Amino acid sequence: MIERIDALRAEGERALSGATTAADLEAARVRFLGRKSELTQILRGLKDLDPDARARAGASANETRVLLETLLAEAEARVRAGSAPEIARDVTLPGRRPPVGHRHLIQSVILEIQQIFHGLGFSVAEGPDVEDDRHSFGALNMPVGHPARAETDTFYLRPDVLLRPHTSSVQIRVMEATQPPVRIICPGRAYRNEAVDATHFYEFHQIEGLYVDEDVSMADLKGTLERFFKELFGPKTEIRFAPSFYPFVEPGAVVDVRCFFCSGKGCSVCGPLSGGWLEVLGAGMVHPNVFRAVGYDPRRWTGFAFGGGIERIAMLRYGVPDIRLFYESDVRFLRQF
Ligand code: FA5
Repeated sequence: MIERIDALRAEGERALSGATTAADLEAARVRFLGRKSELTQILRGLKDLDPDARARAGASANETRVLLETLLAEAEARVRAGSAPEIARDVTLPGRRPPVGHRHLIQSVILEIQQIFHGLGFSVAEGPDVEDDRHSFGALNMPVGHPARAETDTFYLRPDVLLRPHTSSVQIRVMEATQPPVRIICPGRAYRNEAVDATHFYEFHQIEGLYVDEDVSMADLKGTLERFFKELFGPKTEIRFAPSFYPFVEPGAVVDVRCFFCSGKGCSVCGPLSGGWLEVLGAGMVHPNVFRAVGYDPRRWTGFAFGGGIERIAMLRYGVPDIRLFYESDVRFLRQF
């Protein structure tokens, strides 16, 4: 019987490894492993043998069955792989395009702004989002206890460590690290504990500008910003300067852009009481105390600075009626830009 089992094993191995089609395989399976196959009959008849012969024949027959089952599985996989390409590789089918993301609108607007200021001779500076008291307030002429600190409801991480409430901190970092003349812009995030509405969010982007040289005047500031807004929004853009107070500039101003949504009637974007103007920027001539704080001689150096909200600029540029849309990550909104 052992010889017969050996012979079946050799025949089965040959048949299975030589099979090239599903039909060959099925025939080999039925012949060597099927319910009526000789091997199955031998296995069934083991119980009638005497114990000694049963042990030897049983071991050999079971080994053969396991081997042939393994070969069958391998042969099935081989035949499947061999026949699959005809079905799967239809070169005439159009390819499946993987989804591709793109720049967020805020980043595109930042790049656009950078390009305009690059043309005006400004380079880009960066500073940390997590700041200390000196760079956010102290060196900006807001010593401890100054009432202007309360105007921005700041997120504190520790008493001296905070999320910067404006990008003006980068002015200080740049002036500490370089000597005049300075001509930089700094785009970046700012954080304030704000009541959220159509134009206010607790996390937003600002673009800071700083120009320090001899004989810089308010006329340079106005000319630069007018040029910037006309480049960004088109030559018909209307802007206005209104006096305002920021401790780090003197004189200070807010810059408003005529609201594109309501053309001056007042709406949810510019506010019903705004008269149709949307505040986008704070600006002014750098305060002598700021120069002193960074070791610049205020008798020699003069400069202007400005800080604007990028979301508000993007809202006007692209007709976005609510700042919250930028942060909801809804691709139906984002993929429009
Ligand atoms: C400042 O942050 C000053 N650092 C700007 C400045 C720089 C003035 C240099 C003078 C010289 P203000 O708090 O007004 O100023 O904010 C500036 C701009 O940031 C606003 O005009 C507005 O466009 C934007 N902004 C302020 N708060 C928010 C907010 N919660 N959500 C969206 N944009 C905001």
